[in-house]
Amino acid sequence: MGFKDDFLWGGATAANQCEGGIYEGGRGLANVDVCPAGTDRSAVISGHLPMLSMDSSHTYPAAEGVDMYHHFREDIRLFAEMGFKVYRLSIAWTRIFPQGDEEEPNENGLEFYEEMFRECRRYGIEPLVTICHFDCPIGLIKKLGGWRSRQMIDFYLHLCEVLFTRFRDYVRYWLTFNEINMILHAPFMGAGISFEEGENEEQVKYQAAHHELIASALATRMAHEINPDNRVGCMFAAGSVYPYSCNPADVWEAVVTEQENYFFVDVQARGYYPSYAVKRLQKKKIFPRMEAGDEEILRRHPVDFISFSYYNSRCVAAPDSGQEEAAGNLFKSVKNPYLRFSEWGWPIDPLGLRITLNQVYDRYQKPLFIVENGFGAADEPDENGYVKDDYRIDYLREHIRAMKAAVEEDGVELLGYTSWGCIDLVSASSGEMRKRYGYIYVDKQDDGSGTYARSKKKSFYWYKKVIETNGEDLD
Ligand code: BGP
Repeated sequence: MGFKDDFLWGGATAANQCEGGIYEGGRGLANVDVCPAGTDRSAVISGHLPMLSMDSSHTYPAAEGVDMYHHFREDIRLFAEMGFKVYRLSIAWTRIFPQGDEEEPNENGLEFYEEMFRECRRYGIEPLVTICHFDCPIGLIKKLGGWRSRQMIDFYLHLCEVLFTRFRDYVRYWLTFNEINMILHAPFMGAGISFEEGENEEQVKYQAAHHELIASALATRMAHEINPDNRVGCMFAAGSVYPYSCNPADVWEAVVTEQENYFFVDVQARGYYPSYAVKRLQKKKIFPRMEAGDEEILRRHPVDFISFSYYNSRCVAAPDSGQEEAAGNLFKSVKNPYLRFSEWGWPIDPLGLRITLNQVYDRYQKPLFIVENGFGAADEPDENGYVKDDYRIDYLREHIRAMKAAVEEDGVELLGYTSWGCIDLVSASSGEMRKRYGYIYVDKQDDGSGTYARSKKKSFYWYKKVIETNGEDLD
């Protein structure tokens, strides 16, 4: 019983939130680099405040991240010390193609990731690679307007071809796009899209999403052709949607919100646009333009497994019900009176993870992978620099327990678990360093100060034991 012996325990990061070194090794600039910290961040990431370069009135935390660019050997050694079986990382697109449309890849960038993969393999750690964790080269945003253009597919596939070929001996697990549904909520951060005055934003977003869905299917085909052992997954921001009450109007709102969230995965896992999406997009006259052959591409190349992030469940009520709103991973939600909340207002709902695992597995009957889950908190090191993050341990313990129940008692097929931000990194939604997720503390502060020194938190030792006992000892 319990987790299978080959269950993949580990942690996850994204290049733009931890690497830094954005001017090193010939790297080009990307959308994710120019999302500032502070009050303008949300207007920029939602595509309503155009920002294509850095200016002196903002700060840009991704420029330094936690300097993993120079610390990756130390970091991977620490992951190995915790016993990681897998490390989820992403590729900074602009390290490989600085402008996005070069013929030849940047050798320096390829060598950087090759070194990282070598380090992982040295410790028997399986790399799980997100091809695109929100990055879009500024060069392609200027030329094409990001994913609103269909031409993005070719540039993305060029990147994939280089990665699949060059890293054939190192990588088997690939994710095509991080949180593909985020395009609806943070279109600049997720897909390089800024809006023009008066345009139909929903239409632009769904058209861009169609391009990503085609790109994802073609990347899946290519990955299988280049190495039949490759396993390709989609990735979405999950979290079951609860109705605020048993009033059928609330229940219906939950059904519709859930469908919106599953839409992209329905396409990636089943190979076709679900009927509810066809009807609703047609009714709003925003059904994406398709080219001949698109339907067949989607149908023939579904993903091998389904991965997702889970931070919290959501709760919705019928429109105009007057319920108070809660925060949570860039999604709007009604405040669930049965849950506790993090300092950033995100609900804490471990049972929601079991519910989500069951719902996703019921829906697709494909292997699942939890590739993000964790607790963002403002850690305070004591006088010895030690962080006693019992609150984080509590959150993770309860979520792992729920995941275990889904596997053991409900029979969900789960490949692995990579908790988010296994080492402290910059927050995606707020741009803060203060919101930390790691087992490893990094001395880097929001005012830019800090030595980048790494130290082990209490959760480091706890997670090591969890992995050692294959999830049996959670105390
Ligand atoms: C997801 C992203 C991650 C990550 C995480 C935590 O949406 O895939 O990049 O950052 O959320 O969110 P935050 O950093 O906003 O706390």
